Amino acid sequence: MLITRYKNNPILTKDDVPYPVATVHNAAVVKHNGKYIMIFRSHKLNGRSILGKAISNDGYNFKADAAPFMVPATEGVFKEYEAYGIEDPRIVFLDGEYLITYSAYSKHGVRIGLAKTKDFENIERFSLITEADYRNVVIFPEKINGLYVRLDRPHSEISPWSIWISYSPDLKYWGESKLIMKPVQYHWDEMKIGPGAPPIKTSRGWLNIYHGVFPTMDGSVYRLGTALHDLVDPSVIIAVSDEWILQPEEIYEITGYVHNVVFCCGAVPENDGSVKIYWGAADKVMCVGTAMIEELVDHCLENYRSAM
Ligand code: BMA
Repeated sequence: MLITRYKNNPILTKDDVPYPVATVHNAAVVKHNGKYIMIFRSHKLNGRSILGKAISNDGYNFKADAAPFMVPATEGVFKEYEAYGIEDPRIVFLDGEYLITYSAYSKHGVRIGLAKTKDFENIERFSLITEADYRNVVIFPEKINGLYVRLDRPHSEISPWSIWISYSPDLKYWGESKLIMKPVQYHWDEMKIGPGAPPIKTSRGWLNIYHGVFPTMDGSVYRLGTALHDLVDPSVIIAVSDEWILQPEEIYEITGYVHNVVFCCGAVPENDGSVKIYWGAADKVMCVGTAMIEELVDHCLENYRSAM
């Protein structure tokens, strides 16, 4: 098995949150000053989402803050575009600060907001970095060829939702966008795919943990897979693993707020070559598992399908 589920999953649920929420899921996790910081999504009891924060010494036992970390903006340009809630954060550390990308929902659709923080106390909303409709924006943790790079997932009416790449000189203006990876028909990810955790640098390429969706008579199933991107030109995909690396199997993944979902927004590489992979289970609780990074890369290279 590539991913070993932590024995005490789920690691964070609504019962651990001191304010009223219906769910705790789809969280970003980073290491900051030796502690693990989790920024998680919660549905409020009106069905709209906010972001909370929890802290841990070991990456497994988290304690949630007394109050939410980010709620929809009440002023400025963000107010209009976050009115229906903020969801599914991803975080990278770059140039001395943490960049948080999140989905901003409103009557105009879903856009991606970029906020910055140095300490997870003071947050500055920087810019809305897409128009509608985009979700799942992950920024690479370093500039490549002098530019910031992101993977993103625009919605489309005529093509299955796919992974694109875009570049920016300043994090504000993005362009040179290019489609790089598509779902494969009658494959576990045939309906849509989207970036999951921010890419992890390895000697053999950038490891991209993504999610794929398969439609069934009983609704959609969300699973996780991997792709490997060229280190110098990440628009080049070296391989996409033919098999998923994680699927809903445990009871808390099969039933919840939305059944049959494992959804990843964050992974923390460790010095011993392992990675802690975090996933929201059934859109209701947070889970973690561990894998060896080189084994994930081997798995991707051993048996792969085409990127398109
Ligand atoms: C997607 C998003 C995710 C969610 C998933 C499964 O479209 O809404 O936030 O985890 O569906 O419900």
